[in-house]
This record gives sequence, structure tokens and C-alpha cells, in this order.
Amino acid sequence: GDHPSEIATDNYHNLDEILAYLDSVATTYPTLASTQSIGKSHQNRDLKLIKIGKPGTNKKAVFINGCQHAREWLGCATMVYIINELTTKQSTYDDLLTGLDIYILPVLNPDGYAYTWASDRMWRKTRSGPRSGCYGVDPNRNWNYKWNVAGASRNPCSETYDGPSANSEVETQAITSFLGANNKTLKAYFDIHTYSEDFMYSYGYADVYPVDVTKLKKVAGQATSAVNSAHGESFKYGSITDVIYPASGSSIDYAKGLLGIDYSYAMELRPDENSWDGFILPTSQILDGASECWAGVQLVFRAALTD
Ligand code: ING
Ligand code: ZN
Repeated sequence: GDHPSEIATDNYHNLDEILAYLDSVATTYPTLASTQSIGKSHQNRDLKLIKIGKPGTNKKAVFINGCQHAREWLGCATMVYIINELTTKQSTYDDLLTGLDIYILPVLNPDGYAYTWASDRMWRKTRSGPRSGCYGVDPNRNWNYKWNVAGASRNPCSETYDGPSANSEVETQAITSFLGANNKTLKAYFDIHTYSEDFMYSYGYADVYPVDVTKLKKVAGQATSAVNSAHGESFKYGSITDVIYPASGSSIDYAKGLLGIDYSYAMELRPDENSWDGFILPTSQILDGASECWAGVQLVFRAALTD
């Protein structure tokens, strides 16, 4: 396009395109956005994030990532959508840009994401290994809080293999370091997955709840209403254990349980749970899928801002 940071928000993009887009946004909006590599993947790809916000002091921070699981392409596409919204419609989001530093990591699992473009569209895990002849660890079972407690496998060939040890994956290590270093300012953490249309909070390791579950549940309910109002979908909300299944070692349990980040949520985007090939969402649904997600995320960001 004739604008240096243009990207088609109604299409999927490979890793190189997404990472180049982040740099082009930082170049186009130098006082608003900057990129940073917070580490390297197992295969030496950058874990590149973008920070978006107006200059200021004592700002709160929020963090959101997509594509912890490689095949969940709508998650990465939604990060691109959000970055485009925040940078091209700055007056619409003036409160968020003024009050918050917004950290967006579009592709948490770049090796897996590249593999879904090159070799296997349905790949989920990282690409470390092989162990017992199989590659990859489920990064969302590998975080170092209540690791290997429930809904995770010790089998390296399983889709939910939790790794040889807690925090074994370099990707998990890099993000753990980044979140830990910013823990004082971080007020919200979001992990975006697909699919089955859910808005979830901790915990996933057992049928127990954070001490502030009343607030988490209230804000989740408001955010879910915002999501469903956007395009008439029927997202449900509740704890991971209650809404889907027990799953320990997840990033939101880590963000909530170990770091104590107030508003830690995960979403499962479109389509609903009755779809059988929901990871392969037609491009015609990207904009609606991304914009309804953003409606819910924004509600939480504003709750974090005004809390
Ligand atoms: N679902 C998520 C998974 O890792 C999830 C659900 C989200 C569990 C957040 C725990 C925390 O299994 C998919 N589809 O990946
Ligand atoms: Zn997932």
C-alpha cells in the first residue's frame, strides 16, 4: 500500500509479514509505538512484541498475546486487528493510549506458527525436541505455577505434553522474564486462543478460584456481554475448569497465581464448540471474530485503567 504500515486486517499473515508489520507500525508512529524482541524461540526466531501508548509517567500496563498455539490463526489475526485499531484510530482510543502502555505479542509460539504455514496446518505445540521421536511441548501446560497437576500429559507425543520440566521452553522462559520484570505495572494479562467462544478466568489447575473471583467474574460477565453484543455470538464465561476442562501450567494461571496480575483472562474465539474444523476459520469471518474479541478486551483494559 501507499502507507508504510498498512496491512490487510481481513486476511491471515505469515510470521514474517506480522513481524515486518510491527516494525512498520513503530516506524510510522514513532512516538506512539516501539518494538522489542524479548527473546528467541527454540529455532532462533524473534519473540517480537509491540508497545503502544502515549508517552507518560507512572502508566499502568496491560499485556496480550495470540498464537500460543500455532494453529489458532484467528488469534494472531486479532492481534494485528487490535494494533491497527489502536494506531489508525487514536482519537477513539485516547483514554487507553493515554493511561496505559499496551504490550502486544502477536505470536507467542513463532516456531509452531511458521510450521503451520510450511508443513502442518494443524500443529499446536512448540518445536523443541525430539523426545521419544516426537516434537514439541504444549506451551500452555509448561508455565511454572501448579505445573503437572491436571489436564496435562507426561507423554512427549501428546498434544498437551507439559514438557520435561516446568518452564522448560525458551518461549515460556522469555515471556516469564518479561512479565516478571514488568510485574509492578501490569494490571491485565490476556491469552487469546481458538476455538469454542469462551471468556475465562483462573483457575485451570483445579476447581478452585482466586480470592478476588467476585471481581473477576463480574468484569468477565460485562466483557462477555460486550463480545456478544458486537455480532450476536453466544460466548460463555466462567473459570477454565468450569467452562472447558481442567488444565494446569497455563499462562493465565501463572499470571494470576504467581504474578498476581489483577485481570488475567483467556478467550477462546470463534467458532463455537460445535464446529469440527474450527481452527480453519474462513477469512470472511476474521473481522467479525477480531472485532468482537477486541470489544471484550477493551472493556477489561478500561476496568484496569479505572480500577
Ligand atoms: N484451549 C486452551 C488449552 O490450552 C485454555 C484452553 C486456555 C486452558 C487458557 C487453560 C488456560 O487447552 C485451546 N483450544 O487451546
Ligand atoms: Zn489454544
